Amino acid sequence: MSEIALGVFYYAGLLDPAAQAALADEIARVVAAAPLYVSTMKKTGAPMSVRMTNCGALGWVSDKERGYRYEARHPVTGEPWPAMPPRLLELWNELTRYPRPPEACLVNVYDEQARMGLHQDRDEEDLAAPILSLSLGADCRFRLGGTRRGDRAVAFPLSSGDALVLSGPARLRYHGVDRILPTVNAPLPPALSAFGVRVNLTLRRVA
Ligand SMILES: O=C(O)CCC(=O)C(=O)O
Ligand SMILES: [Mn+2]
Repeated sequence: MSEIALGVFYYAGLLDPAAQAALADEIARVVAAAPLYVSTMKKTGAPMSVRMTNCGALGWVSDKERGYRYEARHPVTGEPWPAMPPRLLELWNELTRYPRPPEACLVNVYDEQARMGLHQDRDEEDLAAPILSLSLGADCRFRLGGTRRGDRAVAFPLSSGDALVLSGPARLRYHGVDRILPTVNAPLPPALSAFGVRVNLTLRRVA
């Protein structure tokens, strides 16, 4: 682990290939129960290039009408989200040491063209809780800015098995995914490879 900036903890290769495959199996079960959907931006209504789903008590959803928010049910099927796999709760406890469990795990699925614009995660009431991000599959170029949009940003690759925690003074730092890189340290395990090339799991405490 290295604290690459105040409150930004980077765990390169935290999950070995067997752990990545086991997690991919769990996430494939989540996707089977809660199909991937396309969210739209709140201002423009433009579709996001990333497809998503969630597990846990709450899920992050967005549409033009009602904007970014958390909901207890899938926006298309109307079903409650699948439970968060215990392994994710363990990782949350190990890596964040936060006394309360995460309520939402957003599953972002990228194809080669997908990206995510620079943004803050601020749809949660509990901004004291860290954010935990886990990556599987293709490498991406991750961008990390400051707490104001115009602040200088750094960019670095995230690879399969990497974890990143944004906590404390870094909780509201802008971040995004510039692009999927042609380098692949480990392809998505077969359980998920039909859906895209990279999967990111973002665990958050909401309330
Ligand atoms: O895919 C990533 O690495 C970042 C995802 C993210 O920032 C988000 O879902 O809010
Ligand atoms: Mn984010």
